[in-house]
Amino acid sequence: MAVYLGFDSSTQSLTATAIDVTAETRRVLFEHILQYDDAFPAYGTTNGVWVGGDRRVVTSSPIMWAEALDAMLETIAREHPDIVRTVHAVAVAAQQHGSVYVYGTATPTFEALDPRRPLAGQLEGIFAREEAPVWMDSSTTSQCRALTDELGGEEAVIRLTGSRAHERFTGPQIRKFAETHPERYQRTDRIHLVSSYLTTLLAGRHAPIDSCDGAGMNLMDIRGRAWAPAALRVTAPALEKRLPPIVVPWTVVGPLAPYWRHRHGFPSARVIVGTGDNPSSLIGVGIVEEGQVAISLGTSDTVFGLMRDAAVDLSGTAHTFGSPTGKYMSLVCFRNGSLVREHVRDDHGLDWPGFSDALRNTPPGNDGALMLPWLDPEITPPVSSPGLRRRGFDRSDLAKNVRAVIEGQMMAMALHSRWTETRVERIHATGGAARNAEILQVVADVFGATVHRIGPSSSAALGAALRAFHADARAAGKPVPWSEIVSGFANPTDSVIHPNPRHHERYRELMRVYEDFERSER
Ligand code: ADP
Ligand code: XUL
Repeated sequence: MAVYLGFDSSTQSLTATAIDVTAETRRVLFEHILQYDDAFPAYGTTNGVWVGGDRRVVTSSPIMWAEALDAMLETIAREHPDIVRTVHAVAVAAQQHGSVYVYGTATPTFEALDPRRPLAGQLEGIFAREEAPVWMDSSTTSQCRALTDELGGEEAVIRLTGSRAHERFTGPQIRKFAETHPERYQRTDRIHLVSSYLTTLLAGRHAPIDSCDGAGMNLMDIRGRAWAPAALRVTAPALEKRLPPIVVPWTVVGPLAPYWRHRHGFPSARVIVGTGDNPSSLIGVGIVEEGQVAISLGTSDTVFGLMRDAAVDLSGTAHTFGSPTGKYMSLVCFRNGSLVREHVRDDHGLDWPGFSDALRNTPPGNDGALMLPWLDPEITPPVSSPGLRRRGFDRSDLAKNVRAVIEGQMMAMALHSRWTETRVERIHATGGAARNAEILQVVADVFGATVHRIGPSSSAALGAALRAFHADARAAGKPVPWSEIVSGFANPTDSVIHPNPRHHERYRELMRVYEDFERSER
């Protein structure tokens, strides 16, 4: 057996996926999920986060993420003792952009974790910020403006870093911290992404940042894949010495720290550099070549695909990140994903089957009823005054609300991912809501493309396990091509959803109306 373990520390949960790879076998051995709110109620998170009074400040707990990792490895060791002994390598995927700030005392703490005591308690006192800002935070508009001016305007920022300055990106968040808490910033020794922080815990030493997740910071030169000195200079004083180095995505950080070996019985497996959940999902859904697109319907909704070159979207909508294969990926992110779907579901006292019934029993196009699904401040398009906007119906009409939220989301996805000018014929769908065939039918009809459902595994955690396999083989001097890495794992299940041409035509007309509605309400 050659077992690889991947983790996905997402907004609401931690998932672990184990795969077995031999010449004959390729299979997922198990998947475990821990929901933060349920498993760790003491932290008082809702959907994995703390939301501030004006809904713009959104944070979470780095100690809770560590406690979840400890609990996960304990569960895996208890339930699969034989498998655990054969783990060759591990890798982390995590929600992107979020940042963890630690003092200098963190370094000896990470290096000497005591296997007789739980992890979380040993981390008390090392954080310069107890609350880590996460990707849902939208409180740094003034920092984004200032950074953009100082770097020579929006186009200059996009060309340099691959994205315009975004509120949730790490650079603007760091600048805000340095401005509002200069003394704590001065004492901050290292700033990690969520992915490099969790990898640090696994390796027992400061881990680097990979060039995929590093691209989500407004601090990295997207073509050079190195820190951009101009961006660091305008963000915060002496920032470079506080950031881990940037490395290629197949870098081996070191062996699993003695803590995991002695506390839970893991072997001395290789720890691979971590990455963002979206880059990891790109691998998890099997996209290792250009021309295919994936949609992830999770807490955030994202549309992403692989690109050979570092093309950038000068309109400022899409991001250019690195891809784990060493190329690039484009990504458009929507803040109002699963949580607004749940809001509409709960507002009408439905469960998911009831929600699906409502979709099935309403006509595509919803008789012209439209909803802009901006329950919270939106990323794409940028909307800072939240609130659902309805046209042609009101809150009391259950069925129309259900269809309107899904059609609004999917039309927004199609509209804002047009910049790559790729004709989308086939979409890989992943994320929690990809379980829902009625939602995927709307995706197929709006895009006019077949939708291939990926499952049942979490694509981000599976992608992490596959990255571990790839980097381990390379480190052992027996590199395996990416097409072979994903083969047999990341193939879409047999569930393919076909678009209805008549419905697609209806959506093409409606999208023009939706675009005007969106423009008038921003
Ligand atoms: P994360 O962004 O935290 O990784 P997931 O991709 O795991 O999120 O998705 C979790 C979400 O999936 C839940 O918040 C829930 O709204 C959604 N979900 C689960 N089952 C269904 C379903 N049958 N239909 C629609 N949405 C669903
Ligand atoms: C991507 C983004 C989100 C998070 C969610 O830019 O902000 O998709 O990665 O986990």
